[in-house]
Amino acid sequence: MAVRVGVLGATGAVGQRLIQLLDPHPSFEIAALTASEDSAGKTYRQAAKWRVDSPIPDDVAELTVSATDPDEVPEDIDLLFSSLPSSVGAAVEPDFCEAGYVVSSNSSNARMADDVPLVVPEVNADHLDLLEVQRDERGWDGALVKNPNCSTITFVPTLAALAEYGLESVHVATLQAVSGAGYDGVSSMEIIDNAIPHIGSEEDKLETESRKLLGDFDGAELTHNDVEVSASCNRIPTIDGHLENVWVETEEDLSPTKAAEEMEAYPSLDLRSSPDQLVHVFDAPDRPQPRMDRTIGDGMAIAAGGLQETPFGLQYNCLAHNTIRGAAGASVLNGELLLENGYL
Ligand code: 11C
Repeated sequence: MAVRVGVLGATGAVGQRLIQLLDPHPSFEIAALTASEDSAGKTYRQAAKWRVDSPIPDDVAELTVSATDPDEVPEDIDLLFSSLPSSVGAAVEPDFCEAGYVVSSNSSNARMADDVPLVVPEVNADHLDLLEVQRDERGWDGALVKNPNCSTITFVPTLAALAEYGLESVHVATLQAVSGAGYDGVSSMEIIDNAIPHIGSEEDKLETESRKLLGDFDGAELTHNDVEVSASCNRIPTIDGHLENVWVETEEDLSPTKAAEEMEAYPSLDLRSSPDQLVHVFDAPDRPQPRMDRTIGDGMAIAAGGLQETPFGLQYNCLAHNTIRGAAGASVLNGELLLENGYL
C-alpha cells in the first residue's frame, strides 16, 4: 500500500517539482497540500500558478490546499515533504515533528543543527541514525531530515568520490541558474546580459554543509570533516542547472584520469529515484553544460568534466539540475531512504 504523503509549501517552485516527481510514484501517494493562508481553501488548480514542464496531475489539481499548520493536516499522513521558505520552515517544521509527522525538508533552516541529519543518500546515508539522537533530545514522535542546498549537492558527490585520497582543500566557484531564486527569479530573468556575484548566503552554505555531509557519525555524535572549503557563488542567466568550477588538493597524488575513474565508479543506490549512474564524466572539456546535460538520469545524476592538473590541485567542472537533484528530487530520495530504513 502506498505511503500517504503531504507537501508543505506546495505552490512554490520546489513544491511544484515535488508534485511532478511524486505523482505518480510507486511508494508515495499525495494526500495533503499546504501553502500560505491566502491559498487555503482553494483547490490546488486554483492556488498554484503551475509552471513545471508537465501538466498538473488531475487528482492533485482537485485537492484542497490547507494552511501550513499541523492541525490542518490529516493525522494519517506518514511523511511530509517540506519546501517552505526557510523562515516559515523554522517556525512550523518543529511543530509538525512534535505532532508526530516525519518531515523530509529542502528548506535551509536547521540544516546545521547538531541533531538534524543532513543527508545525500549516496554520500552519508548512515547519518540518518542521528534521528535516534534527535528523538532522545527533542522528545519528538516525528522526525526531521534535511537535504542540502542545491549548489552543495552539485559538488559534494564528486568530492565523496575522491575522499579516500585525503581531501586537503577545496575551492569552488558556482554559476547558478535563476530557478534557484524561485519563480520570481525565473519570470523576471532580470539578469540577462549580467551576472551577480556573492549571492545570498550561498557561500557559507557550501562551506559548512559540505563539511557536515562528509563528516563521520559514531552512533552518538557527528564530527564534521575538517577539509578547508572556500566558495564563491554567482548567479547567471541560465534557467535550470547549476554549473560549478572546483579545485581540490589531496594528500595523495591524484591524476585527472584516476579522478575521472573514481567519479564514474562512485556507487549510486537502488532507491526508486536513484540514477543508474551517479556521476557521468565527459571527455570533452567544454561539457557539462546546463542546457545539454541537466537532465541526465532524469535530472538526478551529476555531470562532471574538464578534469586537469593545475598549480592549485585537480580542477574540474560539475553540474546538477538544481530544482530536481538539488531540491525536490533530493527530498524525495531522502523520503525513499526513510521508507527503506523503517522510519515510515
Ligand atoms: C540558489 N541554491 O540557487 C539557492 C537556492 O538553501 O536551499 C536554494 C536555497 C537553499 O539561489
